[in-house]
Amino acid sequence: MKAKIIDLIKQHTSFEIITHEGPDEDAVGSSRALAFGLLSLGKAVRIIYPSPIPDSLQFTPAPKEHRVSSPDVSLLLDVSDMSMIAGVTPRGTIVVIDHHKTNDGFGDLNWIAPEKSSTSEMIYELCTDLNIGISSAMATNLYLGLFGDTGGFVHANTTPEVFNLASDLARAGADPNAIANKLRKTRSLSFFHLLCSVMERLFFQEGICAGYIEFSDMLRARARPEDTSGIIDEMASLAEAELVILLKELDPDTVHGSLRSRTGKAALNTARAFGGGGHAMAAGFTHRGRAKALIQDVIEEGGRWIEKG
Ligand SMILES: [Mn+2]
Repeated sequence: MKAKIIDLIKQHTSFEIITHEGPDEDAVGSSRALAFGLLSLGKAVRIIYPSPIPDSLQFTPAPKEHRVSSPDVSLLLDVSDMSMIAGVTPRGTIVVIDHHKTNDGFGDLNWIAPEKSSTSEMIYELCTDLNIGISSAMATNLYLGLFGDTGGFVHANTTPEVFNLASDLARAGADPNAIANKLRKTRSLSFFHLLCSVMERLFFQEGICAGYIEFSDMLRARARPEDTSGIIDEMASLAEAELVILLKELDPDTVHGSLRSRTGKAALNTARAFGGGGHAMAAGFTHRGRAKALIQDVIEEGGRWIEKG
């Protein structure tokens, strides 16, 4: 399917790149890198983000985009289903390039490769096959995506190919230390205030580590929703934690549950019991109500799934 996409790109002149809402490192990195690549071929390109790029991911070089009034081709990157581009309607031939296992191929042309670490890894391959030289701006963006989706080269998708690619990108001008610093040394003071609230009431028993953030904690810490990200990672670094549960009240009557399990499917199965979903070892759900009232139920449900392994 990749060969057909390459032919399509060669045959057309105007493109829209669309990625998922709440764009993460891979979404931003793959989109910007492909835009640079297409611009180098003399194509007209515009990127559409269904919701804004977080400030923390604005540091990589951004391509100079065009006004594209009616694109020949829409390239959907890192988008596993149409609900992830809420409010955006792709135009022209729809091409899907993605690495999510759950992607059922909803485009006119689909290149779905779950064995790839990231969409950025796929874009590198696509650009190389198009004989596009990898500029330093492209390398920086692709490295951003690779680092993001492998959790800084620690997740299970950190394959030998990932290290080969990281090496190629570093040679092409990506600065691993600068990018890691930009992504990792970004905590706000609000994050630490929230972390204190969670730690004060931390629950730990039989492999389950659980905590919650109340809306009043958010107000007291003057926290934005993004200030909560990373708290679950701190909890998951506890040596004995088999399953980690974090409930967050981002508004007064809605609880967002995040779950992580070390092995097996405890995270996914627990999330499903509350109407959510995700990956086997990282999942989530949204629930009406209060965190304090819900936490014991989630712990009990999680305990059932840990026992089953
Ligand atoms: Mn991705």
